Amino acid sequence: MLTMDDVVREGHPSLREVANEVQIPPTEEEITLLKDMLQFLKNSQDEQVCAKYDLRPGVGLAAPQLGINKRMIAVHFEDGNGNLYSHGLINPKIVSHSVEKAYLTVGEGCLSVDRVVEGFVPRYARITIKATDLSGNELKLRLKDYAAIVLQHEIDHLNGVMFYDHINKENPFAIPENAKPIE
Ligand code: K2U
Ligand code: NI
Repeated sequence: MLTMDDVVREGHPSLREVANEVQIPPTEEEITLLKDMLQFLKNSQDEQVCAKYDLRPGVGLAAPQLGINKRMIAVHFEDGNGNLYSHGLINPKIVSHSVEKAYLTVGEGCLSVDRVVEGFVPRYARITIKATDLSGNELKLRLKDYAAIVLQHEIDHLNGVMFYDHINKENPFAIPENAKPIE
Protein backbone atom coordinates (compact mmCIF):
# COMPACT_ATOMS: atom_id res chain seq x y z
CA MET A 1 0.00 0.00 0.00
CA LEU A 2 1.11 3.57 -0.59
CA THR A 3 2.11 5.63 2.46
CA MET A 4 3.51 9.13 3.00
CA ASP A 5 6.99 7.65 2.46
CA ASP A 6 6.03 7.31 -1.22
CA VAL A 7 5.00 10.98 -1.55
CA VAL A 8 7.80 13.22 -2.80
CA ARG A 9 8.16 16.70 -1.26
CA GLU A 10 9.05 20.16 -2.53
CA GLY A 11 12.44 20.15 -4.23
CA HIS A 12 11.86 16.81 -5.95
CA PRO A 13 12.20 17.45 -9.71
CA SER A 14 9.02 15.58 -10.66
CA LEU A 15 6.92 18.32 -9.00
CA ARG A 16 8.26 20.81 -11.53
CA GLU A 17 8.18 18.72 -14.70
CA VAL A 18 5.46 18.26 -17.33
CA ALA A 19 4.34 14.63 -17.02
CA ASN A 20 4.15 12.30 -20.02
CA GLU A 21 0.94 11.14 -21.70
CA VAL A 22 0.04 7.53 -20.89
CA GLN A 23 -0.32 5.28 -23.92
CA ILE A 24 -3.87 3.89 -24.22
CA PRO A 25 -4.61 1.14 -23.36
CA PRO A 26 -2.73 1.57 -20.09
CA THR A 27 -0.53 -1.31 -18.92
CA GLU A 28 -1.54 -3.53 -16.01
CA GLU A 29 1.19 -1.85 -13.97
CA GLU A 30 -0.27 1.62 -14.68
CA ILE A 31 -3.78 0.45 -13.76
CA THR A 32 -2.49 -1.11 -10.54
CA LEU A 33 -0.67 2.11 -9.64
CA LEU A 34 -3.79 4.20 -10.24
CA LYS A 35 -5.87 1.84 -8.12
CA ASP A 36 -3.23 2.09 -5.37
CA MET A 37 -3.43 5.90 -5.57
CA LEU A 38 -7.21 5.79 -5.16
CA GLN A 39 -6.85 3.37 -2.23
CA PHE A 40 -4.31 5.73 -0.62
CA LEU A 41 -6.92 8.52 -0.62
CA LYS A 42 -9.59 6.25 0.84
CA ASN A 43 -7.11 5.06 3.52
CA SER A 44 -6.14 8.65 4.29
CA GLN A 45 -9.79 9.48 4.98
CA ASP A 46 -10.33 6.45 7.25
CA GLU A 47 -9.58 7.51 10.83
CA GLN A 48 -8.14 4.15 11.92
CA VAL A 49 -6.07 3.44 8.82
CA CYS A 50 -4.91 7.06 8.64
CA ALA A 51 -3.65 6.95 12.25
CA LYS A 52 -2.15 3.44 11.92
CA TYR A 53 -0.03 4.39 8.90
CA ASP A 54 0.43 8.08 9.81
CA LEU A 55 -1.14 9.31 6.58
CA ARG A 56 -2.11 12.92 5.79
CA PRO A 57 -5.75 13.12 4.71
CA GLY A 58 -5.99 13.83 1.00
CA VAL A 59 -8.75 14.29 -1.55
CA GLY A 60 -6.48 14.02 -4.58
CA LEU A 61 -3.12 12.59 -5.63
CA ALA A 62 -1.15 12.92 -8.88
CA ALA A 63 1.46 10.41 -10.08
CA PRO A 64 4.24 13.05 -10.12
CA GLN A 65 3.73 13.29 -6.35
CA LEU A 66 5.05 9.72 -6.27
CA GLY A 67 8.00 10.67 -8.47
CA ILE A 68 6.25 9.04 -11.45
CA ASN A 69 5.99 11.44 -14.39
CA LYS A 70 2.86 10.02 -15.95
CA ARG A 71 -0.42 11.92 -16.56
CA MET A 72 -2.48 10.01 -14.02
CA ILE A 73 -4.48 11.36 -11.06
CA ALA A 74 -6.81 9.96 -8.44
CA VAL A 75 -9.53 11.87 -6.59
CA HIS A 76 -11.82 10.76 -3.78
CA PHE A 77 -14.07 13.26 -2.03
CA GLU A 78 -17.65 14.48 -1.54
CA ASP A 79 -18.60 17.95 -2.69
CA GLY A 80 -20.73 20.38 -0.67
CA ASN A 81 -23.91 18.70 -1.91
CA GLY A 82 -22.83 15.21 -0.82
CA ASN A 83 -21.95 14.07 -4.36
CA LEU A 84 -19.12 11.49 -4.27
CA TYR A 85 -16.28 11.91 -6.76
CA SER A 86 -14.08 8.82 -6.81
CA HIS A 87 -12.02 8.45 -9.97
CA GLY A 88 -8.72 7.25 -11.34
CA LEU A 89 -8.11 9.42 -14.41
CA ILE A 90 -5.61 8.91 -17.21
CA ASN A 91 -4.50 11.83 -19.42
CA PRO A 92 -7.07 14.23 -17.92
CA LYS A 93 -7.49 17.40 -19.98
CA ILE A 94 -9.47 20.56 -19.27
CA VAL A 95 -11.36 21.01 -22.56
CA SER A 96 -13.36 24.09 -21.51
CA HIS A 97 -13.72 26.39 -18.52
CA SER A 98 -15.70 29.35 -17.23
CA VAL A 99 -14.40 32.90 -17.29
CA GLU A 100 -15.60 33.16 -13.70
CA LYS A 101 -13.05 32.12 -11.10
CA ALA A 102 -13.44 30.57 -7.64
CA TYR A 103 -11.21 30.15 -4.62
CA LEU A 104 -11.29 28.24 -1.34
CA THR A 105 -11.64 30.73 1.49
CA VAL A 106 -9.45 28.46 3.66
CA GLY A 107 -6.72 28.44 1.01
CA GLU A 108 -5.08 25.22 -0.20
CA GLY A 109 -2.55 22.70 1.03
CA CYS A 110 -0.63 19.90 -0.66
CA LEU A 111 0.57 16.45 0.37
CA SER A 112 3.94 17.35 -1.16
CA VAL A 113 4.24 20.60 0.82
CA ASP A 114 5.15 20.22 4.50
CA ARG A 115 4.41 23.81 5.40
CA VAL A 116 1.48 26.19 5.46
CA VAL A 117 1.36 28.60 2.51
CA GLU A 118 -1.38 31.12 3.15
CA GLY A 119 -3.41 32.94 0.54
CA PHE A 120 -6.26 32.60 -1.95
CA VAL A 121 -5.71 30.34 -4.98
CA PRO A 122 -7.80 31.64 -7.93
CA ARG A 123 -9.06 28.84 -10.15
CA TYR A 124 -11.80 28.41 -12.78
CA ALA A 125 -15.24 28.09 -11.15
CA ARG A 126 -16.44 25.56 -13.76
CA ILE A 127 -14.47 23.15 -15.93
CA THR A 128 -15.12 20.32 -18.33
CA ILE A 129 -12.56 17.51 -18.26
CA LYS A 130 -12.02 14.65 -20.72
CA ALA A 131 -10.00 11.64 -19.57
CA THR A 132 -9.70 7.87 -19.77
CA ASP A 133 -10.95 6.04 -16.68
CA LEU A 134 -9.69 2.90 -14.93
CA SER A 135 -11.80 0.70 -17.22
CA GLY A 136 -10.19 2.28 -20.28
CA ASN A 137 -13.33 4.24 -21.19
CA GLU A 138 -13.38 7.87 -22.33
CA LEU A 139 -15.22 10.00 -19.81
CA LYS A 140 -16.30 13.63 -19.63
CA LEU A 141 -16.76 15.40 -16.30
CA ARG A 142 -18.49 18.77 -15.91
CA LEU A 143 -17.41 20.14 -12.53
CA LYS A 144 -17.98 23.28 -10.52
CA ASP A 145 -16.88 24.91 -7.25
CA TYR A 146 -15.05 22.57 -4.84
CA ALA A 147 -14.90 19.65 -7.30
CA ALA A 148 -13.51 21.93 -10.01
CA ILE A 149 -10.88 23.25 -7.57
CA VAL A 150 -9.71 19.76 -6.54
CA LEU A 151 -9.36 18.60 -10.16
CA GLN A 152 -7.48 21.75 -11.15
CA HIS A 153 -5.09 21.28 -8.22
CA GLU A 154 -4.36 17.72 -9.41
CA ILE A 155 -4.06 18.56 -13.12
CA ASP A 156 -1.64 21.36 -12.13
CA HIS A 157 0.63 18.63 -10.69
CA LEU A 158 0.80 17.04 -14.16
CA ASN A 159 2.13 20.35 -15.51
CA GLY A 160 4.68 21.07 -12.77
CA VAL A 161 2.49 23.75 -11.17
CA MET A 162 2.13 24.10 -7.38
CA PHE A 163 -0.92 25.72 -5.74
CA TYR A 164 1.11 28.61 -4.34
CA ASP A 165 2.22 29.60 -7.86
CA HIS A 166 -1.29 31.07 -8.22
CA ILE A 167 -1.24 33.13 -4.99
CA ASN A 168 -0.91 36.92 -5.36
CA LYS A 169 2.68 37.63 -4.29
CA GLU A 170 1.99 41.24 -3.25
CA ASN A 171 -1.18 40.50 -1.30
CA PRO A 172 -1.92 36.78 -0.80
CA PHE A 173 -5.39 37.56 0.53
CA ALA A 174 -6.35 39.98 -2.23
CA ILE A 175 -9.83 38.93 -3.39
CA PRO A 176 -9.22 37.52 -6.89
CA GLU A 177 -11.07 39.48 -9.57
CA ASN A 178 -14.36 37.98 -10.85
CA ALA A 179 -14.02 35.12 -8.38
CA LYS A 180 -16.51 33.56 -5.98
CA PRO A 181 -15.52 32.34 -2.52
CA ILE A 182 -16.00 28.63 -1.81
CA GLU A 183 -16.39 27.94 1.91
O1 K2U B 1 -2.54 17.14 -4.51
C1 K2U B 1 -2.49 17.09 -3.29
O2 K2U B 1 -1.48 17.42 -2.65
C2 K2U B 1 -3.71 16.70 -2.52
C3 K2U B 1 -4.35 17.89 -1.91
C4 K2U B 1 -5.44 18.30 -2.87
C5 K2U B 1 -6.12 19.60 -2.66
C6 K2U B 1 -5.72 20.50 -1.70
C7 K2U B 1 -6.42 21.72 -1.56
C8 K2U B 1 -7.47 22.02 -2.40
C9 K2U B 1 -7.83 21.13 -3.36
C10 K2U B 1 -7.17 19.93 -3.48
C11 K2U B 1 -4.74 17.41 -0.53
O3 K2U B 1 -6.00 16.87 -0.56
S1 K2U B 1 -4.46 18.59 0.69
C12 K2U B 1 -5.27 18.07 2.07
C13 K2U B 1 -6.75 18.24 2.05
C14 K2U B 1 -7.51 17.29 2.64
C15 K2U B 1 -8.89 17.42 2.67
C16 K2U B 1 -9.49 18.54 2.08
C17 K2U B 1 -8.72 19.50 1.46
C18 K2U B 1 -7.34 19.36 1.46
NI1 NI C 1 -0.93 18.93 -4.24
